[in-house]
Amino acid sequence: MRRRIFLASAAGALAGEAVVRTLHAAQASDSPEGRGAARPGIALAADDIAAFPAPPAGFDEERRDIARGSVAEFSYASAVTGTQRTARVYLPPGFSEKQRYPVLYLLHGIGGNQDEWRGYVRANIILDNLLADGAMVPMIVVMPNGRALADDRVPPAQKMFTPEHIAGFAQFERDLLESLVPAMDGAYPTLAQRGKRAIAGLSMGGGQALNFGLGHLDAFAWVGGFSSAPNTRPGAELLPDPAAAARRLQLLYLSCGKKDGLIGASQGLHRYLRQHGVRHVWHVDEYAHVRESWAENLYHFSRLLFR
Ligand code: FER
Repeated sequence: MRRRIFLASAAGALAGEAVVRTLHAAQASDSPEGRGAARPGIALAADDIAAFPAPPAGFDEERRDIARGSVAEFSYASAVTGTQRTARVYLPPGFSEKQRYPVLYLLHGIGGNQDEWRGYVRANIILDNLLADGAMVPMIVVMPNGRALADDRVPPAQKMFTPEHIAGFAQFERDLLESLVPAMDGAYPTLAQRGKRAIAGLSMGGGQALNFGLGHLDAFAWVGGFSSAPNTRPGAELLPDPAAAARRLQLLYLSCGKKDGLIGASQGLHRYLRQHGVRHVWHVDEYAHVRESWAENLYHFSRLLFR
């Protein structure tokens, strides 16, 4: 069976269109079918099942009759790259400087940038709809560029999996903790404490969210990985003291599609957590590595945050 990884192009995300393309050129060295397919085949266990029913129809479609949040551009100085870097910031409808808000950091995939969650997954529409229904806590959502390189543009397909490009995603750990979070807390009325800070991401960003969130439970109490990529560290490395981590976590949320060739990373972590009695959400949906899974998981995850 052919399985491929599709990535949103930044141009498509910017245009608000779901432009997808394959990465065959970058993956040719692994196998004719691409990197995702070079992983062992998908084997599902009895507990690899959905934790939630599907969201209601239209959950990610614009509604005309509701108040909308806004998406601002935020520029911050990065101590890692030495450059000014750009993040998108979603502010909920009715946002007021006189209030303080919890914050979700939302990270994109290997072919995305700060516009992927908004343009490709329509995160702001999903959040507007949830807020209109009173189904989530109002929060600020930061969508950074998770590629901490001086040149953080989406590279051409043949450079997508180079060590330099992958390293940019790892280097974002310091950029996030030392530059972006303090800059956000300085510029916006955030609740600047671990219990009011969440991190989640899709694919490469899912691996980042798990690595950085679980690696810094002093900074984050709510952590989510959607379709997390093989950059996800093994459970024993992420949670060497599972009981201590479990006490600090407000929410650990893992999801993946049962047709996603990358599911092994999430299954491995889920099984480690189960074995060590660490409470978590494990949501396996029907999808491959596609935006529908990320849209639905943002919906499910956001409803649980900061409760
Ligand atoms: C890999 C396959 C996929 C990998 C990363 C990805 C780091 C990321 C995919 C995405 O973000 O969509 O082997 O290695």
